[in-house]
Amino acid sequence: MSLTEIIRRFPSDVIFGVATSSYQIEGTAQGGCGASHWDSFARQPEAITDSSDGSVACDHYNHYAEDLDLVADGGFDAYRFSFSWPRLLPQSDKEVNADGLAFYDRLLDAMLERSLQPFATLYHWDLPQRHANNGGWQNRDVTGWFADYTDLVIRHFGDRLASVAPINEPWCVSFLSHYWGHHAPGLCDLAATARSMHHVQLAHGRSIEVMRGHGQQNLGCVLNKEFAVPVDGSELAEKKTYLFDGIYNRWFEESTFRGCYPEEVLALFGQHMPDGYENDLGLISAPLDWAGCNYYTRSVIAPDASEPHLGFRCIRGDLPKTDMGWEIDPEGLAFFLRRMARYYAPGLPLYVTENGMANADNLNAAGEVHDPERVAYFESHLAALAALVDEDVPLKGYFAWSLLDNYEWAFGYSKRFGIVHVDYASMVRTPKQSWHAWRAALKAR
Ligand code: IFM
Repeated sequence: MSLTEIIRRFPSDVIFGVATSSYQIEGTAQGGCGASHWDSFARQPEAITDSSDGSVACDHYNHYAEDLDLVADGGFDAYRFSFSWPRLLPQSDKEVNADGLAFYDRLLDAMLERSLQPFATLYHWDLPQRHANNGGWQNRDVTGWFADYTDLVIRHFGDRLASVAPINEPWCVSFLSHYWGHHAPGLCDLAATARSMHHVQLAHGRSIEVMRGHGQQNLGCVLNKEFAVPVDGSELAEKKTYLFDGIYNRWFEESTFRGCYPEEVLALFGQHMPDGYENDLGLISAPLDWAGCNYYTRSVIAPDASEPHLGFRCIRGDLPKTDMGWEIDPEGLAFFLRRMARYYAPGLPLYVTENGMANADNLNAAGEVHDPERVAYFESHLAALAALVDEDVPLKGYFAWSLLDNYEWAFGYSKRFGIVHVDYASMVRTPKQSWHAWRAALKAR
C-alpha cells in the first residue's frame, strides 16, 4: 500500500509533522551561541566518525525560513524542534543572549505564519559546557539549572508553543552517554549512569512543575524505545532481554507513569542510586497531557559473561538494515504504543515523536535524490500504526525524523536521515523522493 493510501486510514485529527534538533541543524558558530558538552566531546580523538562538530551543521540559523517553507510545502501540520540552552544562556544562567531570543522569536513567528504547530523540546542534548564542568547530569543541581532554564523559555515563548516536552530521549542523555560512552560526555561508569538516569527523570519532573506553574498547556515526554528479542530460547537470554527492556524502556515508562523504577535495574545500580531518590518519584510521575515515542529499531540480546555489569551485549539479527546497521522492525513500534495505551497510560494521547532511517543518499545527474528505501520504511511503520486505529490506541500524531540531513552525533555528517538532502558545501536543500511521497500523501488527505 502506498503512503497516500496508508495516511488515508488515520482519523482526520491525527497530525503529521517533521522533527529536528538545535545542535544538529542550527550551526553554533552563529548568533552568540555558547559552548556545549557536544563541542568538547566532538574534539576528543575518535569520538566522531568524521571528526566534525555542530558549528556549521545545516546553517539553519540563516536558512530557517527556507526550511520551514519545505515543511509547509510538504503539507505537514506541525514542526518539532528544540531550543538550544547554550544559545539562550551562553555565559551564565543570568545573562540571556538577546540574539538567541530573537532567533527563536523569528523561528516561532515563521512557523505560525505558515500555520505549522510548534512542538517544542527544551533539551535535545546540548548541555552548556559550564554545567558539564560542574558534573552535568551526574550532579543533582542540574535539575535546578534546568528548571530555571525552563522558566526562561516558557516566560518568553510559552504563548506560541502548541506543545512542550522537557527532554528528548532520556535514555540517550543518561545510559548511552554515561555507560556506553557513545555520546557526550563519553563516560563508561556505572555510578555516573545511575545518577544521570535518576537526575534526568527528576529534571523532567521539575521542568513540568515549572510549566504547570505558568499554566502552560499540552505538556508531554519524549521517550525513545527499542524492542528487544533474546538471541536464543535460553532462560539466561530471556532474563537479559528483560534487563535490557528495563534499562532502555521501562526505567523511563515506569517512573514517568507509575512512580517507581524497575527492581532489576535498581539491583544493577545498587549503592550508586542517589540517596533519597524514592522521595523524587512523586514529582517525576506528575500527570502529563501526552506521551511521545521515538522508535527506530530492535536489538537482539546475547548473554555475555565478559560484560562486567550487564552480562549481555546487543547484536543485530537478520532483518533488513538501514545505513546505521539498524534492523527494520515496524512491529516493535506497534508493540510500544499498545503497551503505553494498555498498561502505562490508558487514555493518554500518544505521539510518535520520531521515526525514520539513515540511507546512503546521493544526488543523481538530474539533481534528484531517489530514496525508495526510506519511502518503504515510512510505509511499513505507518502501516503498523494504522492497524492500531481499530484497537483504541489513541495515536494523535506522527513526526518523521528528520526534515534535513544533519549532524548525526557520533557519526557526524556521514549518515543521512533527512527527507530533504543537504549539500554541506553549498547549503543547497533538495527535497528527496520521500519528501515528494509525503507531500503527495498529505495533500491527498
Ligand atoms: O538523530 C537522532 C536524534 O537526535 C534523536 N533520535 C534519534 C535520531 C537518529 O539517531
